Amino acid sequence: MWAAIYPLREVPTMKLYFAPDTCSLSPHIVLQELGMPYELVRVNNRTKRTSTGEDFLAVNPKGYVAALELDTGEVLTEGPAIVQYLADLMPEVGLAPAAGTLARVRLQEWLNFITSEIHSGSSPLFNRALPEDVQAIFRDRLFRRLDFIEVNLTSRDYLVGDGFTVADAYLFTVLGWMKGFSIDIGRWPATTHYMQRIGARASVQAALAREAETSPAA
Ligand SMILES: N[C@@H](CCC(=O)N[C@@H](CS)C(=O)NCC(=O)O)C(=O)O
Repeated sequence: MWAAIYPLREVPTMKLYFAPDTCSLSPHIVLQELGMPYELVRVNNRTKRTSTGEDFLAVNPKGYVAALELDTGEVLTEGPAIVQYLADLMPEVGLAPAAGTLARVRLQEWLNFITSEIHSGSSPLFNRALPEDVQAIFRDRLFRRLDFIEVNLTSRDYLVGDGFTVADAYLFTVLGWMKGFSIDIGRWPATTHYMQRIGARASVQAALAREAETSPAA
């Protein structure tokens, strides 16, 4: 009777638009951490079409992953917003401190740092058209940001509090790109251990495996 009056919150089935080796891995790890059902749709970032033949620009006019379609049909974009939305669906899992607390603002401080200083900060290194001396300027700047991360990870296992949060899912994702820029993360020992520790999580392994088995988009 009580269930009829107060039904348990229904777990929505969401659709995550992703591309392999990109920032969409971060919300994907979070979905795995939460143990929620979800559908994965692979996006071809070159053609802007999905593996199901959809025009991705109709889903996210900004044309980039990640995008999360809710069961209402609404689409959420911007990684830091998506992961916080997901964490708040199941606060008991503890992937983000409660909204309105200083700890939550600390989490947002990290998410903003990762998105602007590491994610966007490393974008020029993807640009093969940039001359080496210009790339060196961006690389140097990025190294100073990585030094800052190293100092923080020397005294703690996770970015915020005592446990894994959505900030760790995002940092793990963007630091995973460094090898592709010929940046040896071994130069930062605490960060190297952190990457090994986070990379060994079941959620990370499961997200990577699911992405690998998804067929390429057209
Ligand atoms: N501000 C966005 C940036 C997302 C982004 O950079 N996505 C990349 C992959 S990591 C992408 O899909 N790029 C394709 C494009 O811009 O055409 C966020 O934080 O979610």
